[in-house]
Amino acid sequence: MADIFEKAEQVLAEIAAQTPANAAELESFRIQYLGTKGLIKSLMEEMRNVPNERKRDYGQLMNRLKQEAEAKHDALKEVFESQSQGAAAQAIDLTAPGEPFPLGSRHPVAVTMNRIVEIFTRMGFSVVDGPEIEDDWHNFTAMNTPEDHPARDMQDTFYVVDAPGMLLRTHTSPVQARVMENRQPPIRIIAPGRVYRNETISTRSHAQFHQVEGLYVDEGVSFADLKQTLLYFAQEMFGATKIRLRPSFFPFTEPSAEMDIWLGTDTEKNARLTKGTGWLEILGCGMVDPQVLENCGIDSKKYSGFAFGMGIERQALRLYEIGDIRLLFENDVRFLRQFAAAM
Ligand code: 2NL
Repeated sequence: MADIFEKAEQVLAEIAAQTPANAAELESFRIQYLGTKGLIKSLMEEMRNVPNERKRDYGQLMNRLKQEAEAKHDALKEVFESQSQGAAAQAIDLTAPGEPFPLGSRHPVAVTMNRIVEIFTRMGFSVVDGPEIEDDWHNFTAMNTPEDHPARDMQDTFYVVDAPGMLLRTHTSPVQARVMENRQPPIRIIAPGRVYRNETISTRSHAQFHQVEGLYVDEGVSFADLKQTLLYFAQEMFGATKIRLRPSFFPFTEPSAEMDIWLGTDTEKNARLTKGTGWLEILGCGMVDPQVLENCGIDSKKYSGFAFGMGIERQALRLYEIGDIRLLFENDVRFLRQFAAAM
């Protein structure tokens, strides 16, 4: 009978010596000693073999065992729980400084377009827009480019298969045609936007680009008005001191001209840009062809007007000295981030 007392004393010493180091080890400890199939339970079951006069002593020994194991378990449980709460608190460190928020920037094409638009709005032009999917009439026919006109080859575009006569606009002129159809002069508008060409010949050419067109129609609008307006624009946009108008051709204007700005050849950059001439081509312009006015419901005997158009990508490339137009369409943030200050 001494054995069973000895065994119980041994377990008591064992419990005192145990040092569970974490919640998992503590759980093993609990199962080993306090579990329903644990050591203490099996020692309790020995009670029936203890002689009556020693049952009381054995019972007290069992209580000590149970209390010792439970006290150890409960104390360590509290320690491990507060430790894991501490770890959770550390995972969200409320005193840590915030993550920096990356600033976006406008696309160089948007910056360039906005600058152009801003200069013309200062002169009293208002901004208009319209559909990118246009009909043949507004994009071509009203603009004096009937179906058999050779200019259509140069402005080949994408057609909507399921909607005959519908196409992606090749310029923003149709936006201005719609304004003329809907109201009478004075009309002073600027039409910025995305335009399309079917140019699948080369990877360097682009099917999509941006354009700004302008239109001024009123009584007595002359070529002198065109020249002064565009000179002011060249001064504001490029800091140019003079412009040059060279005769050209567009189906929708007569006479037509290309406008160059004077950059000179003083700097290496200007000499390179102007191919040694000092002059740089910027835009196309002209007096609105009377037939175009009539096509849009405006009396060409009473009114006259001038119009102009320019591609944005070309100006953006020059403004930011970008070497390849494809960079403007790839939207690689490593490239675009450079313009974060150009907002
Ligand atoms: C260019 C030249 C031009 C126009 C666009 C226009 C619009 C109407 C009537 C007459 Cl509603 N003309 N637009 C006129 C001359 C030139 O664009 O090189 N664009 C990229």
